[in-house]
Parts: sequence; C-alpha cells; structure tokens
Amino acid sequence: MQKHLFLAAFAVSACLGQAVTAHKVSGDKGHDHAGHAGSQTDGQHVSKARWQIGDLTIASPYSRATLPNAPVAGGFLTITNDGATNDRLIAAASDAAGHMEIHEMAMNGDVMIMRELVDGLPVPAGETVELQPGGYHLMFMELQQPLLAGETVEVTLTFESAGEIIVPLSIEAFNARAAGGNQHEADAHAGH
Ligand SMILES: [Cu+2]
Repeated sequence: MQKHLFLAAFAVSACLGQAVTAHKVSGDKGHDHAGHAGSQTDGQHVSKARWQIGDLTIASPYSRATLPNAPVAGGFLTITNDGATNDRLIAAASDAAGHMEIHEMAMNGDVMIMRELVDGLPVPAGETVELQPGGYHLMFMELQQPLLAGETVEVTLTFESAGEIIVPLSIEAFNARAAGGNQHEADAHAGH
C-alpha cells in the first residue's frame, strides 16, 4: 500500500513535471508544412522532427531524464490528424518500460491526479492533440533503466486506424525542482 502511494505521488510529479521546460512547441505548429523534410536538431532536442503514418503526423516527441531508481517517466508529443477520419491512440510500448500507459491529468477535488485512458486517446479528424506535462501523456511504467539526457528512447505507438509507428523520443535534461520534489522522494525510495 505504501509503495502504491509512493508510486502515485512520484508518477504524478513525473507527469506534471515542470511545465516550464526548454521544450516549447512553436506557435506555428501544424501550419507550417514547408521546410520540415529533415529532422533538424536544435540544441537539446529535436523540435522540428516529424513522423508520418497515414494521415497522422507525430511531432516533437520527447521525454526527460530520470533519476536512478525512478519507476516511471512521462512521454510527450503532438499528433495531428490531417485526414477525414477520426483516429485513436490505443497503445504505446517501449523496450525501456515493462509496459506503457496513456494517461491524462485531472482534478480530483483540489488534488491533481492522473489516470489511465483505458479506451485510448481520441485524435479527431482535422485536429491536433498535444501530449504535454500536466495534460495527456505517455507513461513509461516499470522503467527498466534510467533515461539519460541526450539519448533517445524508441516508442511504438499504435493507432486504431493508422496502425503502428516507431517514434524516437529525445530525452531532455531532468529539470531540477525547487527544494524537495522528486529528488527527495527518489532518495527515500532508494533500496527497494
Ligand atoms: Cu502518468
């Protein structure tokens, strides 16, 4: 029980993350279709990278470095559906995780919690869905090893209509929180 409580707390902080990161989807997302043929690295992350499957475009996939023993990590990206058919992200998988889930953050009273979207995440025709800290996100569960800044971690996304695509998430730096936070929890949990 205690472990579950810990996991819940840790996981929420991992998902909430520090919304104020270097990562910021540019304001022209989804409208600037020219000039994105290549994957251009700009500093820490691959902000212009795009992957296409059917009518779906995956952009700016990233995760964040984790502390040793961290059990979970978040994954973030943008999905644009340029087709006329609604689609749905129904699964994610990675060698880096025992399994992965698709989560959303929600308020439970005045407490922010996260929960699994058991039916997947709708990607309506003509719309862009953002997975970002504090909102929808992918969740690496049973993390097999720490995620290291500067590396990438591959995730297989499965869409109901479009099918499967492998997308590499750039691992960005771990953002130090103000006093306490993840570090304290991770230390407290070390040795399990
Ligand atoms: Cu989560």
